Amino acid sequence: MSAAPSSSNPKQKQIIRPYGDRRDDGVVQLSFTLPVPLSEKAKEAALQLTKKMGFTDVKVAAAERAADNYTFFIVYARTGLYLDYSEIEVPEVVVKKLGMTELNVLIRQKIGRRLVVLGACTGTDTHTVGIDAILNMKGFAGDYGLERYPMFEVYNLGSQVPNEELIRKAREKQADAILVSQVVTQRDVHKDNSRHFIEEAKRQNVYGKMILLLGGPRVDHKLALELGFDAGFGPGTRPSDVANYIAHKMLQKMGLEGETP
Ligand code: B12
Repeated sequence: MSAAPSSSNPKQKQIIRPYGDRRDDGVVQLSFTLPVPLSEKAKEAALQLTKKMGFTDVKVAAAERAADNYTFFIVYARTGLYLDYSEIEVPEVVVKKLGMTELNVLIRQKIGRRLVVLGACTGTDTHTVGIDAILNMKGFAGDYGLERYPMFEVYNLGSQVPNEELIRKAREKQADAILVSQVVTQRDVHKDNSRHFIEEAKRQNVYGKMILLLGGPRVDHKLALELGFDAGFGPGTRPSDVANYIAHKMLQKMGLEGETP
């Protein structure tokens, strides 16, 4: 951590605005659906609503029937708002990245055994593609999944796994890490289910002992930390990010490596 900036060296402001046609013009593209059939009246409603949101120079670029009595709009509009980017602070998972071979060597040499990982899509959620992308042999976007790593022992329990069962199985297998996937976010069900998972992890006495990871399309590191997980992984996560995070976190827990955020 570097020292706080002195008054002779104030933090440099970095003012940013949306960029549409040219830099700093404040032009944004919005999309939304209104519960009315497609018509000129519907387009005018979309325009007026966008103005009510505080935007100016509003243009309805596209309007399409989404379903019976529903219209989907794409609107261009201008905002006068801006912010100072230098003021933004957000926790990020910083992953020390080693290739698959080097990471396996590191685990073998420093930990001396395979790392046991259990993962599932929990609660009522049936979306397994995300957790499969991380765990399955084939992996995601040309990046091999954890099953392909000789130094990981992987159990993928699939979909709709109750939190109690996932944690119980993790205890049985003496897991080092539990991976929870949450894709459905309607009515914040992913947050409710994640909170329940953490309560259950505490009840079954694995909280703080096993590495707990949360992932999904509406998950980020900040949310995962707030919910009580060690880290959160969102869209575009590669299996190697997760493999590296787990291995380095293990080394850190064993006092063999410095703190990872
Ligand atoms: C495929 C799909 C399905 C398939 C799922 C098949 C399967 N075996 O998974 C089927 C047809 C079964 C399905 C069903 C439903 N679906 Co669906 N589905 C999708 C779809 C099209 C793609 C999802 C996907 O596979 N993404 C690809 C993966 C790779 O991305 P990902 O999940 O984000 O995973 C990445 C990261 O997030 C991360 N990650 C994910 N999990 C984890 C976990 C850990 C630990 C880590 C480290 C990382 C990590 O790593 C992955 C790789 O980078 C999306 C729409 C879309 N285009 O996204 C809708 C979508 C997710 N479904 C939706 C809905 C509503 C449903 C249903 C409720 C529909 C219904 N009314 O029946 C049901 C769900 C029933 C239930 N109980 O869950 C909504 C969810 C809306 C919301 N806000 O919650 C979406 C967004 C569609 C929409 N726009 O309405 N669905």
